[in-house]
Amino acid sequence: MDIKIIYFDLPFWRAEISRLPLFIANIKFDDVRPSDDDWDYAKENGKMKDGTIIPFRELPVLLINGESIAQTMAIARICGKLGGMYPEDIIEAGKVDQIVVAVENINALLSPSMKESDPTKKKAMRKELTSNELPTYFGYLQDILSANSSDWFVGENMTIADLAVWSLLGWIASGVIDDISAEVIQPFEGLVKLYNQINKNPRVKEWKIQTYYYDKDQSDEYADDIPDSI
Ligand SMILES: N[C@@H](CCC(=O)N[C@@H](CS)C(=O)NCC(=O)O)C(=O)O
Repeated sequence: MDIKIIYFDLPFWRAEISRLPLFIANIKFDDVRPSDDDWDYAKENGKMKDGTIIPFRELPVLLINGESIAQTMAIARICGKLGGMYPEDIIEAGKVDQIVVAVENINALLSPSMKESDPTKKKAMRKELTSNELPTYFGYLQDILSANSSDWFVGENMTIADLAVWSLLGWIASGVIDDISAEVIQPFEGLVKLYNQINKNPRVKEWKIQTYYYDKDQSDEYADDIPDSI
């Protein structure tokens, strides 16, 4: 199978939930990280310079056996299935999907403050996020996690649901979002435990060494600051 995952040179959850299942399962794929110039071209033309279609002019995009697939969830399902990190059972699969979509919702909660240019308004939005919105969502996630009998969100093994939450928490804990830090995660012991446990996975560690720390002085805005434990 010929597989390319196209995403920016960042360890953002939208890409990590698809890159990691392939890497963990030793499935070869092309980890394409377009330059700004390449991305400007794709945004304007709806395709990369090599002709790869970018259907919604957003990333990630998966190119699999010559077919372009867009949208984080669609790509993650395929890569999760290939890597054995997405359940066959439809109910279990739905339980995985609800977590990934919750991560998407948390991402959407954070987005407006990213776009806010007035520093006072931005600070107020971040205060609301840390005191209300994020703890509320983290509480829901933790309740689901602790209702399962294993260390994972669904079933007995790590799935893309765990990876999505892990990657989102790493982004928040990196401190790259001004006025939001790991402190907002700390009260949620179950989520902290999940985060720390995934960081101890030998293949995850290997992936981080290969992709998080290799370009310290270049484009990467936050990878170096993602903590190994909270
Ligand atoms: N609905 C899309 C959203 C993807 C998205 O928001 N991608 C952002 C990066 S995280 C993007 O491509 N931004 C660059 C741009 O729009 O120019 C998905 O689920 O994948």
